[in-house]
Amino acid sequence: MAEKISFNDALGIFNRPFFTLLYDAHTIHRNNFDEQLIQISTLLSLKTGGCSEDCAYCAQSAKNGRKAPKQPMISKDTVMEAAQKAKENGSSRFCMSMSGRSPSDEEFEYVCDVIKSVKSLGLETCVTLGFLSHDQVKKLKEAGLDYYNHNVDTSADFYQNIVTTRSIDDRLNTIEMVQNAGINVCSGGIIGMGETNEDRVKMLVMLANLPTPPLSVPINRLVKIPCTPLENVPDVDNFDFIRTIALARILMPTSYVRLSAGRDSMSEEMQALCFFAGANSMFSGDKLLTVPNAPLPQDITMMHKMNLKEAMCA
Ligand code: DTB
Repeated sequence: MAEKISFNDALGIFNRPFFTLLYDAHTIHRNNFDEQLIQISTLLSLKTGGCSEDCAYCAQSAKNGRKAPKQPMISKDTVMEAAQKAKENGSSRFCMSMSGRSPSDEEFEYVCDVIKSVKSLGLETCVTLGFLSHDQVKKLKEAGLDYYNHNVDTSADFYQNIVTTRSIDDRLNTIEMVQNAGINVCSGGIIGMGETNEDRVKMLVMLANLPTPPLSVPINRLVKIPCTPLENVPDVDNFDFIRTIALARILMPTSYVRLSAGRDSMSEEMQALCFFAGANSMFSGDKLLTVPNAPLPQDITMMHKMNLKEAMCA
């Protein structure tokens, strides 16, 4: 893997003249990927809301003022139907989320069973379940899980402004445990929570300097959820967002950089610049977890205009 990168070097890359940065990022992108291929994932919330964590960005925290859209665990039939539809619509990966700090034994058994069934459809699987025990990590591997999503969200310095119910080290420990078990990690963050460009650079340096950088790096643009502490935070500048994508591509040349939440409020041209800067993955489907995603017909049209094609599973 690449050598460790210092914060100062990474900040220097982030601040390169915009077109130089884009050119450099795109060159690295083309050296490592077919730049016409986009990996597509579909997201499904298995259990929604009522979460004991206090993430300031999240619709699902019971601690945020909002009456979270609470939804108990959905049935396996409903999951399988959604997975089948995702596959038909071109997704290669099906990502499932469960609200909460960590899964109960019963919830965990259910998720393992669902992972096996979704895999049998020929889809890759990803789950995000919060903190895990060693035993649970082992069982996820046995169930055939491909990816575990566990975002670092932001820089270590800014972390406590966003979440106080856990530390970034807790997150890094889970990531290490998951990687040691041979499961790929999906870990990225959210841009536009009031953090500085330096925080964005620090977050990416932290991910790039992990013993194994995450194979999947979601970069979300904050979706401002009413009644959360971040509902009125100023918008992130589009150029700074694109620079963040470009830096992710340069620091993690062989990872999939996912243009994640917030895409539905981005123009096609903005998304085009993100893809040019090195994003090569996105979520497809009408909904993310609680908020709308860019509609599928619109995505199909957009991809067609840019001659982009969906990447198939290996
Ligand atoms: C990630 O980085 N983004 C996804 C996924 N990982 C789990 C979640 C996006 C959620 C957007 C807000 C919502 O739907 O509530």
